[in-house]
Amino acid sequence: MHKNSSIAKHMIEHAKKIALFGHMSPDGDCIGAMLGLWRLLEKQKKQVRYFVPNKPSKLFDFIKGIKRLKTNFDYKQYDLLIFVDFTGINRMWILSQAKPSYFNQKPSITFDHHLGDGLDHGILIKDVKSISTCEILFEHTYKWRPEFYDKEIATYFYLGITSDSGNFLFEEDHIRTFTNVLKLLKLGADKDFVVNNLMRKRSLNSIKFLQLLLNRIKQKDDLLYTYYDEDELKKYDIDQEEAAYGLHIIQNIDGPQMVLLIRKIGNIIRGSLRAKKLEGEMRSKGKIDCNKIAKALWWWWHRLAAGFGVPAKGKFEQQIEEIVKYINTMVKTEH
Ligand SMILES: [Mn+2]
Repeated sequence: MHKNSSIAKHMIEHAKKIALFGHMSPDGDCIGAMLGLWRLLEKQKKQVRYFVPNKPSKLFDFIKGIKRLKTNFDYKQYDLLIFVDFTGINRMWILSQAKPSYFNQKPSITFDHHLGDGLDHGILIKDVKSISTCEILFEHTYKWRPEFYDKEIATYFYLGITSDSGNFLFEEDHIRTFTNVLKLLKLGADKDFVVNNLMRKRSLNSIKFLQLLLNRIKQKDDLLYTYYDEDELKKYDIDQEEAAYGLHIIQNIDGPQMVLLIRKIGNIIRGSLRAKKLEGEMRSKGKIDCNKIAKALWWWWHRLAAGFGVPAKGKFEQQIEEIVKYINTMVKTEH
């Protein structure tokens, strides 16, 4: 067993009170990881509390146990802190800004699959080749304690893998992902429940909002993009995660190699960038590195998917054009 894995197992089994943390705007992978761990730890009679910086999207209301995730951290005495699906405290800044010193003093374990450096303390179980944190958690915890596994835990981890792989559209290591998923299904993971609730079901309002985003689509060089202003969400009574459905849809449009969803949230312009996997000849020329682009623009993550934020200034539409131009220039100079 990997050294960090046995250390993590030891730390978890010896802790009585554990605080679990997810990232800003928790997604299916983050939520699945937290709640899967919840069931596993509960079976080991641990006292566990769950914290996320902001409320999960309504999209996840169907998940049993979602109400356990609290947004106000209590700063109580915990033996162990566990972070899932993020590395670096900045992705949960709303929680940490109050007392960052608290987090630096506690024993901690991080399970993650994002690019970037970890906390300067604690145990890091990170695998950037994995499609999802739930996959990493499954691989480790199933080796540690297979006897605790049940249908519910398997469904939580299946949900995370489904979510981050876009229902198996984006995974790269097919053998690994499908091997894990097959094990989860054999353990009782409810695929129909996840597919129906997470992948298929949409509110009429979110489809109407999609219409708005589609009406605004523009293409510049290899980049297809659309945008919205936060205020527009209120009219449709949907949240940012529901609005992100537009990104999934425009990703399927044939032609451009990158898609971008831009939104103005308060004083920040945020962007979600996705690059297509290139095939054949295009592939040999190298891939577009979203992470590099997002880093230059201020942020994170995977090679084919990334997010960024820049301070808003001037006219929204004009700033969008500048960002698009900037990204296109970066891609051109890379190849
Ligand atoms: Mn993830």
